[in-house]
Amino acid sequence: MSMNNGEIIENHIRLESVDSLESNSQSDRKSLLPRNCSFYNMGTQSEAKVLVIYTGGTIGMTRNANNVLGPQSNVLIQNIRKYPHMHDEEYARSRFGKAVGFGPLVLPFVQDELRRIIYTIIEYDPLLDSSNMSIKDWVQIAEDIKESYEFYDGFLILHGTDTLSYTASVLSFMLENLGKTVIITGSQIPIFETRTDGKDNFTNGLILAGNYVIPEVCVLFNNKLLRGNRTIKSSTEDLDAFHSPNYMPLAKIGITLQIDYRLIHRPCTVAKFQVHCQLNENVGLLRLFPSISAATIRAFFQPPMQGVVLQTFGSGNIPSNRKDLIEELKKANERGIIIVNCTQCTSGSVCEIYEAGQVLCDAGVISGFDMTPEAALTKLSYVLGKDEWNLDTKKQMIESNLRGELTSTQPLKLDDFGLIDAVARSLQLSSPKEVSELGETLFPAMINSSVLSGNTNKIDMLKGHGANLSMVNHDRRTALHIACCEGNEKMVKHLLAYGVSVHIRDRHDRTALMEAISTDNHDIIKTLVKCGAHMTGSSRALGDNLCAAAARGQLKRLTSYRLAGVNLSQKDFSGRSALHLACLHGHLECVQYLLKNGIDKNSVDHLNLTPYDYASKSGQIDIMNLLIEHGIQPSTDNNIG
Ligand code: ASN
Repeated sequence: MSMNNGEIIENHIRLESVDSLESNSQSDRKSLLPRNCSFYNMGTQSEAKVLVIYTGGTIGMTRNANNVLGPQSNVLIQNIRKYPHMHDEEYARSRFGKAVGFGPLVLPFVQDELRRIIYTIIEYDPLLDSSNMSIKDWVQIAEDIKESYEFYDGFLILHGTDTLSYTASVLSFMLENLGKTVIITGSQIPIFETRTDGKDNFTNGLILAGNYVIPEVCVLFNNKLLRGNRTIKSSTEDLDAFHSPNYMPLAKIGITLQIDYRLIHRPCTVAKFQVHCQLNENVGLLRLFPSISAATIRAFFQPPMQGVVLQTFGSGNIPSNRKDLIEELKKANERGIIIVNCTQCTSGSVCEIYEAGQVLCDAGVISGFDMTPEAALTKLSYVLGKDEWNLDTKKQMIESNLRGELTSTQPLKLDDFGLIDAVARSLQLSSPKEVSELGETLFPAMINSSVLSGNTNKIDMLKGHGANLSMVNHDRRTALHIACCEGNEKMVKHLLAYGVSVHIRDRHDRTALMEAISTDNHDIIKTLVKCGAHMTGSSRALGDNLCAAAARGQLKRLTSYRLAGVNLSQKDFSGRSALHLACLHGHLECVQYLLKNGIDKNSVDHLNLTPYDYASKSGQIDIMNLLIEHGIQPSTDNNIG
């Protein structure tokens, strides 16, 4: 598996048939992984893009002559194309105009979902049974998400179930300031078999990853969406193979999708998405048992060991009458090894209620609270990989809740739906469904009015009453959209500090960043970009907008686009750049600005005309001189005067 940066994704694409590989050029191959955003909103229904990273696992396995399951390359994608419940060939053909058997896949229409899901599968080589996965594979997945982060709405990872909880846990740490949905799924029965659970896991994963912003690494299995770093594989046989014993499911999938937004962990820092790929391998899991010898402990803690998850009895106890064991742990701690105390029980937390637990604390062992062993181990690997943190900070981080992986204190008591309950009572609504519908109607309206009045205290109050501040109104607009339209920077920062998503697109596919651009509020644009916001939508449409701004001499608007990360050389449908239009309409300041910001001075439009030609034809002498100063060689028939 190549780790060559920049080439990563292409290296992983396994084309769907040898024929297509041979008959397509390199550029066709690359088109398998669309790199621009021109997918959105092209048909009558708007679209969402999901990148599927297929690493292996039972979901795509086939049986050999001895009925033994193993991964086989080039089989999954080919077959999915033939499944009408997973791929709408007609839509794909009319939309992408590709020959049958090539191009992105399209999920058939799903009732009640806003966007049509367009998905691309990249297949790893080799495909792995998850028992064969290692740190190198975790890094590969993280890097692939990083490479394609801005080009997709969400990510679905197809993975074997055996070590899936480890991968989900480690990715939750590696993907820092995650703002998009990442879902890991697999199956107990291959997708090619009649009784498969893979089909539902796959399609539900696509729908959730494409249509909902749940900025977490989640595990989807058997109609439940679980926080990844809270999961354990609990059964080798049941289709209900994963549980998250210490945390409620984030969503349940029945006739409808029920997402409990209040349970979702949101990064509350104004920082961009990034991945941390340096993981420390010198970590281990040690499960205590009665009569374990001091020699075993000593051997386990030998160099190069740097971090150990100690799985203790009950609520975090070891035999307090075993001075030899305690002595070994103390020595290991003094040598700088981080020891994290986690319980052997499936559910519940460690806590110092017994003398047998207190001794561990005295020996320098730190609490893992209710972390799963998978989460604790991968967190150690992540934290120990942070060279910029000293030992004390690393220990502090292990005991802190970084990605919702542990509960160290009583969860903040929300006043539940107290406010909504009161209104419901006065309206004589009683069924839970009616009350929750009332919440869905009232909260967005109340949040919006607080944003409009600029009242951050009211926002705090609503949050306290259990409102989800990322909630969308009927037009799918969030409070952040409104705050950006209002140009209220303080409110924007306040909402971002509550983890309100910058990636939600409204009914017309507009993000909060687009609203900030349309009011040319540069400070807000900068804040949103710092928080990971980026432009989405058709690049040609962006070119149109840039040209329109240049034609009107809107320097502020051009600046807004630049601050939002837009390439100012982007062309419109006629191949013209903003520089062509600024030259044509004689906006000297805009021309100066565009030249200063590296716009392509020599680009030609569909009529083969350069910006200089435009200036010349409309007699813009000053601009022609300026272009010449910038090294433009006028052609003979376009001389000044
Ligand atoms: N052995 C398989 C794996 O982890 C199990 C599965 O996917 N159900 O790859």
